Amino acid sequence: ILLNVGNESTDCLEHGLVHVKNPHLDFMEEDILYHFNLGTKTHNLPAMFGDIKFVCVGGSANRMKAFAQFIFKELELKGDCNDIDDICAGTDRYSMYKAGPVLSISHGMGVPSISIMMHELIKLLHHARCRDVTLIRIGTSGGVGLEPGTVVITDTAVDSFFQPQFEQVVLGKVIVRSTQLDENLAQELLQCGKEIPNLPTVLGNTMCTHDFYEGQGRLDGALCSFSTEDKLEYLRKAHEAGVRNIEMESTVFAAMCRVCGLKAAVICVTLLDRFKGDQISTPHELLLEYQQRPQYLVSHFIKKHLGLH
Ligand code: R2B
Ligand code: URA
Repeated sequence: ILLNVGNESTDCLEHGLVHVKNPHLDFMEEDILYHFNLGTKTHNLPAMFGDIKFVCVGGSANRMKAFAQFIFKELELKGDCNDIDDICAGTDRYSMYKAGPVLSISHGMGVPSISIMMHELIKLLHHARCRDVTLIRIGTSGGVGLEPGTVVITDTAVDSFFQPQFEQVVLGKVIVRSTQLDENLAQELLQCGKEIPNLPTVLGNTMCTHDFYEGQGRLDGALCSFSTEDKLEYLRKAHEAGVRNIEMESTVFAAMCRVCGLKAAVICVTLLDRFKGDQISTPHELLLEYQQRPQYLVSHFIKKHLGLH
C-alpha cells in the first residue's frame, strides 16, 4: 500500500518557527532526546539553542568538530575555538558543537542514522523556539561524470529509481514524501561557489542509496551480481536523469526538512568519478582538502547572511 503524503502542510514557513508534525508531543510532560543525551527537563533548550540560525550536518564526528572550529574563527567569535565542547559528550552516537548562531552535528552514515538524528534535531529546534533556521548537509559523494573535487549543490534529491521521493515504512505501510529542496537557497549557494576561486561548483540531482557498494553499482564489494556493462548502463541512466553525485542521506534529510518547514540544502564534494572507477584511491591529503570545500562554501554563505563580508 502506498500512501502519498506529498502535500503535508508546510504553512509554518511564514512564521519562521520549526514545526513538529506530531500531536502526541503536546501531551508529553518531558521529551528526552535520547541520542543527544539532552532533554526538556534536564536542559534549558531555549537558553542553550534559541539563537541558532544555521545547522550544518555531516557524517563524521571529527569533520563536524573541525567545521565548528573553522566557522568559529571565520565568524571571529570571542574566545578560543579549541574550547568548543561536544554538547553530546554524554553519548557517542552523535557529536554536536555550537559556534555562535551555527550548530554543527554529525549524523553517521546512511538513512537510518541521519533520520534518528533529524527527529531529535527538529524537536530540539522546536523546543528551543528557534526561528528562521537553515539546515545544510555538507558531505562527500561519488561523482557521476564530474572531475573529482567538484562540489555538487543538490537541485533534487532522488532515490535509486531517480524519483524525487523518500519512502518510509510506517505501521507496515509505505508513506511517500517529497524530497524537494529550497530552490532559492540552492541558487544562492551556487552563486557563493562561483564567488570563491578554485571551487568548482555545479547544480545537479543527488541520488541517495541505502548502500555504498551494490546499492551504488560498485563492482568492488564483498557481493556483486552484475557486470561492468550493467554498472555503466545504470550510471548512464542516472546521468540522463540529471544525477551528478551519489551519497546516502539526502532524500530523508530533504523530506524531513520539507515537512517541518525548514529551509534545507545539500552540498557534497565528489571524491571520484564513478564512470572511471569504484575505489577511492585519491591520496589522503587531497581527500582532506576536498572535504573542506563544502565547508568553505557554507562559511561564505553564512558570513554573507550575517553581513560579515
Ligand atoms: C557519503 O559518504 C558516506 C559513505 O562513504 C555516506 O555517509 C555518504 O553519504
Ligand atoms: N560517499 C558515497 O556514498 N559514495 C561515494 O562514492 C563516495 C562517498
